[in-house]
Amino acid sequence: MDVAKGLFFNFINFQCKPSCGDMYYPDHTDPTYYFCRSCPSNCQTCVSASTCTSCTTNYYLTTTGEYTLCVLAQDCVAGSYPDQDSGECLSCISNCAVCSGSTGCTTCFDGYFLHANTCVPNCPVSTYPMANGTCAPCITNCTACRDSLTCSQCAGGSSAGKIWLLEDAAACTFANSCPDGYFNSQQNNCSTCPPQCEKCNSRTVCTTCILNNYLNGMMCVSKCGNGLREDTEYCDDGNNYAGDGCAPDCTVEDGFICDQGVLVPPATSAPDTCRCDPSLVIA
Ligand SMILES: [Ca+2]
Ligand SMILES: [Ca+2]
Repeated sequence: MDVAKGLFFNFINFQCKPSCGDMYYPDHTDPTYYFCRSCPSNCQTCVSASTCTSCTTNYYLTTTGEYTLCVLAQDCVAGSYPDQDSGECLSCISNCAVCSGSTGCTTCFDGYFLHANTCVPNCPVSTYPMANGTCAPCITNCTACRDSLTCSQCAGGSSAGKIWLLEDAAACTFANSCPDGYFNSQQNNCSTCPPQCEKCNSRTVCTTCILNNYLNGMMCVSKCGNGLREDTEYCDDGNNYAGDGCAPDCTVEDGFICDQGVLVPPATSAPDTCRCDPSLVIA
């Protein structure tokens, strides 16, 4: 091959030129010859068979090991995104696997969670890791939780009062003491009182009862259903069943009326114990 020194021979069009132009790179590794060789696929310009320096339309430069090649946008390697301005696949933020730009991370690599546009190894205080790999906020005033409904630790509170963790309501309440229906079980935890308790000292000792209940020993018992017509009760047939004329809330059911102390028509289940006449009140 007789090639004039300083001119590059292009095998494709069989021409000798002072430069190879786009899509070719000059090969002068053999000092005897000057060749133009093809760039890797979709390279606009390159300097070797493994290094593109710009890409054709819709392709982006990406570097893997010793190769810098041109790929489609969707083929930018994990942890990078196609940047229109530079024509390159640029790196996402640290530990981010999928991003739409230098700050728009949407998915982190395994072992990391997305929080406030960063990828962190652990979700920070007052947040919890969701199945989709992002950190979501706990309920208000909660510092440690495993989901959006429950809390395992409330914020410590301030000089204005404590933050209380309510056992079943899964809420951190700002107050000086546990609210009605709860007792201070440990630290700033409020546990639930027994049923119908307004206030209690423990799970087994009520001190006051909610409306329409009374203290029987250490527990609260509903007044409705005790067979005595009291307070706001329209009737009390000694049970908490419906359909027998006196409803579980001690109101007269539809289809019945009170007449001379008995329900009309007669209640079938407990006709003798229904008390719906004020004159029969035994409170
Ligand atoms: Ca009663
Ligand atoms: Ca009844």
